[in-house]
Amino acid sequence: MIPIDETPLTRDGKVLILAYDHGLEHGPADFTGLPESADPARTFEAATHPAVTSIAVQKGIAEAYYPSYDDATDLLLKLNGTSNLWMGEPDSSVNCSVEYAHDIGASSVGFTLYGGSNKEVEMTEEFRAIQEDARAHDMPVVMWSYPRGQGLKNDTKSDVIAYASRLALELGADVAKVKYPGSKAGMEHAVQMAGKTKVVMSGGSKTSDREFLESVKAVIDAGGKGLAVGRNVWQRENPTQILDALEKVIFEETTVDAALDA
Ligand code: FBP
Repeated sequence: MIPIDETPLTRDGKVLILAYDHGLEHGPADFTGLPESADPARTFEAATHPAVTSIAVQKGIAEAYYPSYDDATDLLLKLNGTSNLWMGEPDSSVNCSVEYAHDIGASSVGFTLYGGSNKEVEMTEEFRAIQEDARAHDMPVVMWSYPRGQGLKNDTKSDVIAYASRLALELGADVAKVKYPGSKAGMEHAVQMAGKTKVVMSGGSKTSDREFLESVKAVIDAGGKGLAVGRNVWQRENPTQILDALEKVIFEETTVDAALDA
């Protein structure tokens, strides 16, 4: 098994995944504020920024666009995903195998687990197969660890996020992508529960530069290893500008003021 810090998913032990699977997960609604953001090539261009360690997309986008960017970006193939049209208990269909992801050039894979959903058992069994296949191909595994479902009233509560990061460690993920629990203390708890699994924050819906960067800074100060972000980058008119600031906060560990002043 190649140590994760020797794979392209990380830079200096940190992670900045640019997620672009929203066309499946949320649908065209996410692109209406900035119609050019519907073009996957625009986000692949953004992913050539040196701050971005990997771009996370579904199989169809990878097949159609990654060949034009394979020398300038690193591919994380998101193996499962469901549309917003689905109205059942949180679940996610497996849309790509590890072998196929490997064959089309991915260096790592991603999988959503909805702990607490009525589908948790089936999803965890799917994860087992994927995690073992990924190990066989020396590909790091990122878990989108999102507890949700009938029984969960508040899926960003600190205890819930700490459980999410622990699930990732217990089940063998290299990186746990979790929602921001609202405070540095909450993130510290999640980091502590994750052990050797790296914890990264899930970007969330678009906010102001300062609010967004303050939450990223809190994650880094809490021992988190970075970010997996979508809308807060590609819904902006200038993705490069926010990526420059993220590079400072995550990799250079500057203050938010210093990142915004640069
Ligand atoms: P954002 O930074 O835009 O929140 O993207 C992260 C992500 O996990 C995407 O990979 C995914 O499409 C989306 O959020 C799912 O969000 P949710 O299930 O909370 O609607």
